Amino acid sequence: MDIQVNPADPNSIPKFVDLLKKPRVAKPKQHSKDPKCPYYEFEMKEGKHSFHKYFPETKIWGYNGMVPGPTIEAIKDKTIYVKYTNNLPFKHFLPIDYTLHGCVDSSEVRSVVHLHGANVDWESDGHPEAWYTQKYAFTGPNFRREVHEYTNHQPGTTLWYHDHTMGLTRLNVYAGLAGFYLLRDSLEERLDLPSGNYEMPLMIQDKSFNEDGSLFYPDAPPFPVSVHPSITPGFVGDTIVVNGKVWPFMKVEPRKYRFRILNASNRRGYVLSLSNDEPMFQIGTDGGLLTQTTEIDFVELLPAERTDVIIDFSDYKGETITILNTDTEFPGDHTSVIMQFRVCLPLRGHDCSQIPEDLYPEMDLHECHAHIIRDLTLSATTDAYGRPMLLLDESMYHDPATEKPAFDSIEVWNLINLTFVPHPIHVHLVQFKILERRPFDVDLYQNKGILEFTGPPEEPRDYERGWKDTVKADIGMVTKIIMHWKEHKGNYIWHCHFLEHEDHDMMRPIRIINDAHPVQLPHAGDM
Ligand SMILES: [Cu+2]
Repeated sequence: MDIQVNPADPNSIPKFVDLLKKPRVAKPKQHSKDPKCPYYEFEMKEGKHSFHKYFPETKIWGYNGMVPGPTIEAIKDKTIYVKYTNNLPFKHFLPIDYTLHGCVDSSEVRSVVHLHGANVDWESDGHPEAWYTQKYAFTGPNFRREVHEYTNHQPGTTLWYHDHTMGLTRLNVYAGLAGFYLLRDSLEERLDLPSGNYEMPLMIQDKSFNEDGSLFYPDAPPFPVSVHPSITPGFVGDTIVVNGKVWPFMKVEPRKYRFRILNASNRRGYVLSLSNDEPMFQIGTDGGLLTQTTEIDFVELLPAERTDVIIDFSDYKGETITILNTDTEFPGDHTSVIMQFRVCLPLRGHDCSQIPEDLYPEMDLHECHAHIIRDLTLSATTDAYGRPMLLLDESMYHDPATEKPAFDSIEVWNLINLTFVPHPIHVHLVQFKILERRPFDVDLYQNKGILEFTGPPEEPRDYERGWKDTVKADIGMVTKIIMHWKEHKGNYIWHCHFLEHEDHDMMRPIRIINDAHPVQLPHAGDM
């Protein structure tokens, strides 16, 4: 076959020629101290990976050298231990910006692994300053332990583990350091959801490639800056990669399948729908199953958001269905398609799986029980080099902690977005509920500090009514979320999950402290 493929030119890349791969499930070893608990050892290392049938193999960094990393399967309330050793090269193959927090005078290749969405003690959370280099020769100020303890005290859901190193997260994740962590819950078994071969995690990322098939990542923004290499306001790729393959396809039977979809991109959001105009049946969000199945025509996922959906192919025997992306922030001819399903496999036995109406017991948090309400801004400024920089609460990462929830308190956070882009705000340790979004007068707030709403509150969208750990803080909106700090004390963080924003100070510490509940205070937004 005479195919001229230039990996740098998406026009030349044939779509749907690679079979979708299901990431391999990791096998535990026995823990020497506690033989009853599964123990995993992952090695972060350089590997070779084939992103596309017609690309040469190229360098990646992966857990056990794989992209995505091996899937960890854990069971609710059963503790597991994971040690992630850093055997990465000493020199990074992507452009480090040495002016960023954490990168000045530090060893070049640092790493630390965060289990995203997990209820975990802070020393195992993968704090950005808990980084370490090869053989733990150098460690960050918050490094405490080599082996992470995951107790899995939370409802079953789709979590993911990924790099979270101070100032390097965008590069390490882009290089390949991300994998799934599926937490299984016995309450799910009675639901007869599609399982086994009929359950598939989908990690969606956008990448760009150089002509030789290597990963492209820019070393400067598209405007002049005095720093080189320099961080950019956000990297978006020109190809779509699912489970490590560019625009793959999956052969399916005419029956129901469960897909756990994760946006693991640096900066790109997606609005996903099916080309046959059929709905998807959403059963879960970031934090676990919904109380009831919801039929959705599309779902928006910003970086780090997950959705758990059932797609029914039973009426589409012999047909081809594409997952479309209709997001308009970075429109592109090629990034408007994600992957393809070919309903070409014969049905192997009767499809006994269900799309249950009721899924999981209702658990809710009510604003009237909140102990404290915080007004927290998302704002734009410039850094010491004159580059645009985005901040939370008008503060840099290293400014003293201001979000210090009392243990066992319920808090409401008003995320007041004063910038011109949305931001996916991720809070470590907790799962929260979205209460509402409400438009407000941005100019009045910026000039006089007065929060005046300009319209009625909007309900959360139909695909985001469950437990969330990442929320879209919309432009010109106050996004109101509620959470209960009831599991651990210690040093955590909250941040924007656009990785270029996070690496450039759009991240703040959280300290959960032992104090008694603070007195509930009124605030301007309630007036
Ligand atoms: Cu952001």
